[in-house]
Amino acid sequence: MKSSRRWSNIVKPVVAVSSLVALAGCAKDAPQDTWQPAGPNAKMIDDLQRPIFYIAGIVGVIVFAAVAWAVFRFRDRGQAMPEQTHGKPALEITLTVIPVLILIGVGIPTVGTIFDLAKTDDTEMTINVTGQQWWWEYDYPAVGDNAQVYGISEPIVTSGQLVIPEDTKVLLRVTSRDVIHSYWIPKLNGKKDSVPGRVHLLRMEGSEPGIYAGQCTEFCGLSHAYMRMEAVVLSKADYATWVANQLEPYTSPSADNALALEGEKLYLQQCARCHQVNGLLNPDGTPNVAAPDQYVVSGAAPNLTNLMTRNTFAGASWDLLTPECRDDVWNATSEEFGEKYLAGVSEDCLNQKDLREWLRNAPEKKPMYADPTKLADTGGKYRGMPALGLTEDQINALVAYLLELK
Ligand code: HEC
Ligand SMILES: [Cu+2]
Repeated sequence: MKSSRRWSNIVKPVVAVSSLVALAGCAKDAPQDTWQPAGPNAKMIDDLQRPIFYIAGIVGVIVFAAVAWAVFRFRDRGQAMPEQTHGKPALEITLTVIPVLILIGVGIPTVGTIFDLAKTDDTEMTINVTGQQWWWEYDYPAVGDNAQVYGISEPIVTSGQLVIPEDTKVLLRVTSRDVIHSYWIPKLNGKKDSVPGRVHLLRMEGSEPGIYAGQCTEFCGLSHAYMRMEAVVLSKADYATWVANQLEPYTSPSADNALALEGEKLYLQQCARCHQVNGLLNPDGTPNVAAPDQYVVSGAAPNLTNLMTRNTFAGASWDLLTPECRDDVWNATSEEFGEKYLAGVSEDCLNQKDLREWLRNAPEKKPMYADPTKLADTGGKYRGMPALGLTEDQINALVAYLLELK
């Protein structure tokens, strides 16, 4: 009995230390690692957190060692009560001055970094970022440098993936349509709360083409865990291609794609009241305009105009690409990345499984109500995407149609 306890005393710390080492190893290619900055803003934060981490670590080790020493050195061996004293000015002053000096040493660079990060007068383009339960909308306004330098001659509205040009200081204007969310792409910058009725500014910049993952970091209700986002950094040339593609006028599926044409009809009946597809016409030839404000609590639904040019959906929580095709994009070198990302989602690469499950019953995949019978509480408006009771034939046609949105 005694020896087995002694063994567990040795084994436990060994297990604890080796799991820590193993965890540290995992972090090597963790997609949301603040210790691996991929842009100047995140680098500024990293340059600050490293010295502070080491200082705090050294202080921590000294404190633990002092406590351990006191515990063993003065443990009860039946010795007489020591002499009772009160006050020791020299020690007290020393132990006040040292922490004050450390805090000043930490405080000066911290305040400097906060001010540097808050600078937004040097930004080169603007994107509006709006959070709602439980996805992010990106709207690229066709004004100023957006239009003149980056060719955004019409507003572009997307969701899930923020797309920005490399080495460009992008001003994000962050807000919310319902509750407080928080925008965070750890490899590119710190967090910024998205608050209804307010616009918070956040400067984003990526130094290398690639995809950078993030997630909403302010608890925002039932599906908070499914509110993710990705920032895509493209070379300037690839960015121009991306913009031009987003602005290309809509064309209906060609006559030889009967299934997709049927899907377009179904889309107009079932989906177009919530989702905008720019350029889509009603059967009477008038432009179709979605009215999500009448059907959805947050007042918005993702714009699907170029759905297949992004490779995630529903709050970036599921991939539009199959795992192999996704790996191909995520693991691409920064030279190859742009071409692979711009290829979008082809029929062969489409993750049919998750998209079909979504169309079959979205709230089952991503819970929208704690109690779905409470629709009356929201005045008949849906929270998120409803289950539409589609048949498998209808889903086939809709998937064929969605594949055309690129
Ligand atoms: C009542 C409004 C409403 C209707 C009708 C509706 N949707 Fe949705 N849909 C939403 C909302 C809201 C979301 C965002 C849900 C989320 O990510 O949490 C969404 C998300 C999606 C997405 C993911 C888009 C992205 O970029 O993340 C797709 C694809 C989609 N819907 C397709 C459809 C199709 C196809 C139909 C018709 C069969 C349809 N929806 C009908 C409200 C609606
Ligand atoms: Cu959120």
